[in-house]
Amino acid sequence: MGFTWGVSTSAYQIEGGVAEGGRGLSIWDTFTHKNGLPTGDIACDHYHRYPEDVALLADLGVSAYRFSVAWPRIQPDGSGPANKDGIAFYDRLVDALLEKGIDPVLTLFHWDLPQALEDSGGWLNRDTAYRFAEYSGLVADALADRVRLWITLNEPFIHMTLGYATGEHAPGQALLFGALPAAHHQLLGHGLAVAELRARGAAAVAITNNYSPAWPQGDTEADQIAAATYHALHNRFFTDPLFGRDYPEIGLDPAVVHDGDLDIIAAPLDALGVNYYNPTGVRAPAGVAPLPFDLVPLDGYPKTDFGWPVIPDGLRELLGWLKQEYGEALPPIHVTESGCAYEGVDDPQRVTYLDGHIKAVRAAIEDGVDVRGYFVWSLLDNFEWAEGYSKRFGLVHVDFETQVRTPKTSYAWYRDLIRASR
Ligand code: IFM
Repeated sequence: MGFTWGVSTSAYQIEGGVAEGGRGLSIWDTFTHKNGLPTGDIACDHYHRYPEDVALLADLGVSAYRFSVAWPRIQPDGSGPANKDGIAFYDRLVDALLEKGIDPVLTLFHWDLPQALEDSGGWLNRDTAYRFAEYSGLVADALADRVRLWITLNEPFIHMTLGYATGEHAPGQALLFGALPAAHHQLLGHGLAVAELRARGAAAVAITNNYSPAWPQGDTEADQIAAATYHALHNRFFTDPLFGRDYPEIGLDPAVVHDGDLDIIAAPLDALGVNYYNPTGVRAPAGVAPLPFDLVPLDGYPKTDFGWPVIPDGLRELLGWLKQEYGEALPPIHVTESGCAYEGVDDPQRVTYLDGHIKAVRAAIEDGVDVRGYFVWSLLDNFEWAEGYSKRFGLVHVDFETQVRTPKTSYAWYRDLIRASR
């Protein structure tokens, strides 16, 4: 099989239709409405316009499309039998993709936890891992015959950090290192879900992590230690246990990890999803500080509209680190998100960004890393979480007043690249 060219989206960021088809409330509905923030109530209205979006995917020529299922569409209250209307939506989407020869790549959890589960503690509650496994089985009952790659979780580090440690994302808890149980319970849910997916004959199973090389910004030993600590938290904490190791020691209460949990989490995988945006600059904190590191800007690089530095070499470094660190245990990699926020339908900066990152993937492959796919984040401009609609990541511009979709310069560029590589 050749290299997979794809694009990625997620349910709450594009679907809208939040009160349709029997969907229950998610933590993002509650968080945005409660705080008077922009919401995903309508987003890209993909729930109604998915045929148009599938046509855009087909014209783009991607061989795979990564989307996520909204858990509250399947289990409006977070447990119990599958909601038929919820399943029917994804059933139609999957069939529409297959009709165009596009492989469905399905993420089961991209941060839209049913509110009912948050009311019982969310990912801080161990039971949520079991609820996630149950939900995964329901989705697989319906779609295992047609989905090519199953991704259990999207970026558990980001969900734990912004959702439970700093409170910038739903569910809005600011527990700092007290958030670590939310990491373990997500990973436990991942491992339990792998078993449910395997039992239903899933074609291939993966998890997607967000990775960021930690670059010390300072010459002192304390800066090196701070960077190593950040690396352990951001990168190793979510990868070591997948490949048979214990967690790095960064403050997780051992009582949270029950006997047998690490074996469940280390269930063999067919692929590892890697989301990369940029490295992180790290320094030792000055004086008494709540965290053992300070995150500092990386200067001297071009920046996206998000202020994120554009550093394609960081992706090559990261892929090389994964291979070197995990060796034979590492399954084939798919870069499941890579992209940037820029304004405008004519977006030469996005072309430069993607070109640089795709070259970095090629270089990593030449270095010997087994990378099988590259997915651009994102197909459409969409709801960018705490940033609302102000950051545009799409290959396709969306006018959020009219829902008119306009392919950007980068869409044509990616289409041509895919064609040329066939
Ligand atoms: O939009 C997000 C996505 O939901 C997860 N990965 C990073 C993207 C850009 O911030």
